[in-house]
Amino acid sequence: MSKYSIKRSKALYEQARGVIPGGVNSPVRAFKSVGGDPIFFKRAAGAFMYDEDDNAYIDLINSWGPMILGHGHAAVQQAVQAASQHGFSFGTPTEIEIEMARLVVEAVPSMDMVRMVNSGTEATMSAVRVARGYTGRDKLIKFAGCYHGHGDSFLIAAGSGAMTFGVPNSPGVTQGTARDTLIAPFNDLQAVKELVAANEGEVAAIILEPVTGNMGVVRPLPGFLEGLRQLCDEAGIVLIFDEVMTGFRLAWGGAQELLGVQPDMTCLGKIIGGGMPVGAYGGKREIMEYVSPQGPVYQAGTLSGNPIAMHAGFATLSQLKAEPGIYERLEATTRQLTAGIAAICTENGIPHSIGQLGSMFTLFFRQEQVLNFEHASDCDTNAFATFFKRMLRQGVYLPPSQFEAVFISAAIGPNETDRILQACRHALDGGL
Ligand code: HOZ
Repeated sequence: MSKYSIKRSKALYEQARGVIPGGVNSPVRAFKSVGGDPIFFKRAAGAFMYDEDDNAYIDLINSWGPMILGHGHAAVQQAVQAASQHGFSFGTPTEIEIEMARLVVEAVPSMDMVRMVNSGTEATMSAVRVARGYTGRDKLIKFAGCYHGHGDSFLIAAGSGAMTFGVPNSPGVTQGTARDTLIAPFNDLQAVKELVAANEGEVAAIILEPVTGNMGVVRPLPGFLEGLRQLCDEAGIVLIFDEVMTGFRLAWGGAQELLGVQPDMTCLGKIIGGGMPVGAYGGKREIMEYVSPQGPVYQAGTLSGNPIAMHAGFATLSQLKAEPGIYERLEATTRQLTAGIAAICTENGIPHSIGQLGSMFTLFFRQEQVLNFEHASDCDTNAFATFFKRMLRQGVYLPPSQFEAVFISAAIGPNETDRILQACRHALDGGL
């Protein structure tokens, strides 16, 4: 076996740092919380990614979720190639946008109408603006450790990279914006009730990841989502589910289908672009009719509904719809991995707990179950960093932060599962 080297990645990182802040276009990629230099990749196929030094890795981030079918799926590749023959962007309406919108509202019954944008961040920012326009109220309730992209209102007690780098409240967010964002602990319905009561008639929306991925995978406790639904109904608040990660991943109809609670608005991204930059927000007709040009709430985008991105997303969704049992298979693979990893941790006396639902999971280095931001913050991040580096050396690419989720793709089969568990056994042998 040839010696593991990342010489070319190191050289590229050096160059990148001169012209790109921190050398990366999204902070978590820089490996700051796990140590070492980021790896630069040049290609991916199926379950694998290949770096600039020709090392192969089993991909456990799958572009942070979108590549649910694995890399370079034939149907998606064909759709993109065919669409690109006809032009890249028109800035006009196209038929594929209608087909895409129909497929999304068919899959997610709480959405009567949907607007395509270019990222999850745009989707959440726009959804909150619409909720404010619709209710005529300013305040927003979000949950500590939930991450909804980098819109100003959301960078208060934010998860994901903000949590990874210890800046959950970003400089640059005005005090006025911060004042309008109220924070509650995830899974604490009573705290939300108290916030709503203390701000009576002022709260426009409650936004949350129904199953979090951005402080690691944390499931809602029984009754939490149902309680929020009831509270929003009673207080005239718009309930927004950020399903950018969970939409079309946990089930065809997302977390809301799996958990049986319907929001007023839903934000989507990742999988609906099939690997292209796409986001979407939608919901009840009476709310979405507030969106310009039908209504007064402005939101626009030159590349929104881009034909190549729509074709990539449509092909991905069509594939998911056409493949019976795909979600069950994804979950079975995930459970096989989590059961194996938990057993290896136990054998080696490593304190751990696992958050998992469908094909998303996080191995937390904390013995007690993680239910909220405070618990997630209590994890042993040094142990995670060691685990991450050992797995990387053995060709398994994990998310480079304790506060993120593993995303399993359909391309990960029994061989890859065995290889991941074998790498895990080596990485955890004798403890961390
Ligand atoms: N914030 C993304 C995951 N929660 C990471 C995006 C990226 O670095 O590509």
